[in-house]
Amino acid sequence: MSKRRLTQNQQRRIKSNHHKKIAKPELEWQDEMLGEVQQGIVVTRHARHADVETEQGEIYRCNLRRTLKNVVVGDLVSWRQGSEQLQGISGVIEAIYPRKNELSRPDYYDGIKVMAANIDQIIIVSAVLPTLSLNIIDRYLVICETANIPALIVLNKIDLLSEAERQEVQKQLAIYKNIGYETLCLSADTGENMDKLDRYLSRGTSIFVGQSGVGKSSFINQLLPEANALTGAVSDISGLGQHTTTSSRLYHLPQGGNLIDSPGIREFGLWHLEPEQITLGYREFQSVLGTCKFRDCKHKSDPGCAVREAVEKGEINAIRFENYHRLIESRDETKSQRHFRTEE
Ligand SMILES: Nc1nc2c(ncn2[C@@H]2O[C@H](COP(=O)(O)OP(=O)(O)O)[C@@H](O)[C@H]2O)c(=O)[nH]1
Ligand SMILES: [Mg+2]
Ligand SMILES: [Zn+2]
Repeated sequence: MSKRRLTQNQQRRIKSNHHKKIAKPELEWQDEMLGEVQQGIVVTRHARHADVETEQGEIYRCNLRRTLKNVVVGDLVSWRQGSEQLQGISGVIEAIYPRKNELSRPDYYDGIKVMAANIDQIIIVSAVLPTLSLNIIDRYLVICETANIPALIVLNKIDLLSEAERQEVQKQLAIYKNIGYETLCLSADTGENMDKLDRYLSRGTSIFVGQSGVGKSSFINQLLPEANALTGAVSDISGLGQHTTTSSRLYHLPQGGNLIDSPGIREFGLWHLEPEQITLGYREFQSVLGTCKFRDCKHKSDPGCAVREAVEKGEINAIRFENYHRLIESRDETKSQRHFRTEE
């Protein structure tokens, strides 16, 4: 590196690259060394490489063309196999197909970081212990709506409930059923309704999200015993005594369907959306939003607010409406603190 002063950007990049260990010399494939263009899906994303699975189920570790921006798990890519393996690398990813959706989280350096792409279903895991938080469910739903990914709301640990308590939580979940979300009560402990979860999981590619302690690891341990073995093999402490982040990975479930998993995806911070996105994230508001008297209606005490009127008429659930304003307010607070709050 030359002696001239580093720009702030460069310093920042060096800082963020610091934990990525020693940079190996970049491996360059000569064009004549590469075979035909093939399609594949990214099943694991490492710091500098990605594992691509072919339609035949073979997995190849690939470099990324330098011009590519962020390649993530779930990406459909075109790639070319090298005539021989070089330093354990079998080929190169040349392009990413357009994504049907992407799941993102706030990132200190980049603002927003995409974690996974082409997801068919986000499974929002909640639990009756410590408490069932509709507010948290609503926050995840806003993320699902914004990313345009279908959601399934799962309520875990129902083995801890009496019959009366079960009826109570059913009432709370009915709020979501009434606005078209699918819900499922189950117990990872007793196995109650776990077969129903299996059926949901067999539909395309799913991701579990939810707060710490709700039972996500318990589900994953049951679904993918071999994934644990793998996680165990990726040691937390590298040979250099530095922490490595466990890579995101796409697993094929034995009963059909795929599961994308990594601790970072399970419990990502609930990022702070634009107020308009939060409003659009409440799907049942949509039918009345356009009829508020004022275009810049805050849906609070504004005269002629159609949303509030719908709440008063019982057409929109009052708890959802309250959570909506809490979400908007917590966003404003976070903005004024000028940093991202992680809620894990
Ligand atoms: N009673 C009960 N406890 C559960 C159930 N599922 C998970 N747990 C417990 O809840 C705690 C947190 O579970 P874990 O899977 O680590 O949650 P995670 O933080 O979301 O990954 C653990 O002590 C589990 O044994 C369940 O269905 N019933
Ligand atoms: Mg866990
Ligand atoms: Zn309004």
